[in-house]
Amino acid sequence: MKALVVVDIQNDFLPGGALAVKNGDQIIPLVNELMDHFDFIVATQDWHPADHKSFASNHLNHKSGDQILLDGLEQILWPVHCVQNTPGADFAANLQIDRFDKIFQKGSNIHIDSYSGFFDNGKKQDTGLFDYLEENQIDEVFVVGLATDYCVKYTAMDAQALGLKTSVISDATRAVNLQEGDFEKALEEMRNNHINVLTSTLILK
Ligand code: VGL
Ligand code: ZN
Repeated sequence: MKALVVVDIQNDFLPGGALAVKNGDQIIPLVNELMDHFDFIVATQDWHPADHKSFASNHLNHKSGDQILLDGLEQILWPVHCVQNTPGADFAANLQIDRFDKIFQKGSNIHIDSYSGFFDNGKKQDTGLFDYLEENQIDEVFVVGLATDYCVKYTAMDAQALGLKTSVISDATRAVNLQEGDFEKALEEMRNNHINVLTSTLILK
């Protein structure tokens, strides 16, 4: 059975948010429409404590965009975003969240970031998403949401590595694009990892 995996469509990733993804809001009507085509829908939610070490402001002499080593892992430092129980961490107001079967939160351990909906970046802890998909006989996932070059990519890569048939619906994602071309680069990386990159027309037809 197939599932739609809706990644991090939260206020802080929308225009005007703390870590705004350009045109991130444009995917929301499409994601709502795509939900009509899936019997099973799960969502991820970036969910950081205020003292999370992925925030530049929690380091001396660092700014957003800097790259550091955090517990031995490469870490890009971000603006404060998706702080637990703040409006920035809420799902987008026009996203049909009542249709989610289950929500998986990630990024709660201050010492490690968590781009993937399955594991933290060190693959030390899992969120329970894979077990939940298995319990529900899901063997194929379609990933949408924000952002293409971080959480969507890492979620799709882990899904594929875990043996799920994995597709990314590219027009239902938008990228942070810290570097120009990061959107295309992420899609290419996913294709090279046997992830099917398709557009929504194939699902909506
Ligand atoms: C994300 C950077 C930091 C994402 C989350 O959802 O892609 N990116 N936290
Ligand atoms: Zn985050």
